[in-house]
Amino acid sequence: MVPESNAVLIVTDIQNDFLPGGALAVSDGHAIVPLVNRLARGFQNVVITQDWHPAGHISFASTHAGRQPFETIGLRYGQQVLWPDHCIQGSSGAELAPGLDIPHAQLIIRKGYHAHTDSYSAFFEADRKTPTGLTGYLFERNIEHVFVVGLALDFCVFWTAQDARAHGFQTTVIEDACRAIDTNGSLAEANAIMDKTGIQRIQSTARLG
Ligand code: VGL
Ligand code: ZN
Repeated sequence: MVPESNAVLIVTDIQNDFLPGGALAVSDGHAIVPLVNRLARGFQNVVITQDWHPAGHISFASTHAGRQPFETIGLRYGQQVLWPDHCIQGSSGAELAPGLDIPHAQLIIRKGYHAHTDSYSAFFEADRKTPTGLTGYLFERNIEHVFVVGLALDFCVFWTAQDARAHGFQTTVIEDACRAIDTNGSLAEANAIMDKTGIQRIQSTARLG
């Protein structure tokens, strides 16, 4: 894979809490780290994202009396899956995985820091309105092609890819550099929507255009 100079790699939420042993472990999540490191070396432009919640965040099941992780509730901005407490600001679980080795990454986008709104996407919070600033950053840097890898494929990778596509970026998810949570059919749904909306799904071994 040889990415163009107007391409960016978005490395999504490769944090301790999403790795085996973490609070919201994505199975096999650790397995992608060497591949992500290798892919990143081919990109001039790399952005890393970090899920970054205050204690008592609205996405935590523990915030809602009588609710369990992986249940869904209706919030003012739509349906919200409830999660175990994870990626609390400043905690070791929120730290980037120690094996992540991307010293040339230029920007770390933190997201999900508003107590009352979740943010899967690196571009917009879950209300689909509140921006993180990433769109402007990429526009100003003349980026045209967004590649997305990381955790979890069916949540933060998927939502990030959707927003990238919606803003006119050519958008590619490198599937073998992702792992999914796959709760209640979430992976099949994400794949179907990506296929319908023109988000490419490729393997890291693919040759680019
Ligand atoms: C994520 C669930 C909750 C993710 C973040 O990174 O995919 N999933 N917070
Ligand atoms: Zn989260």
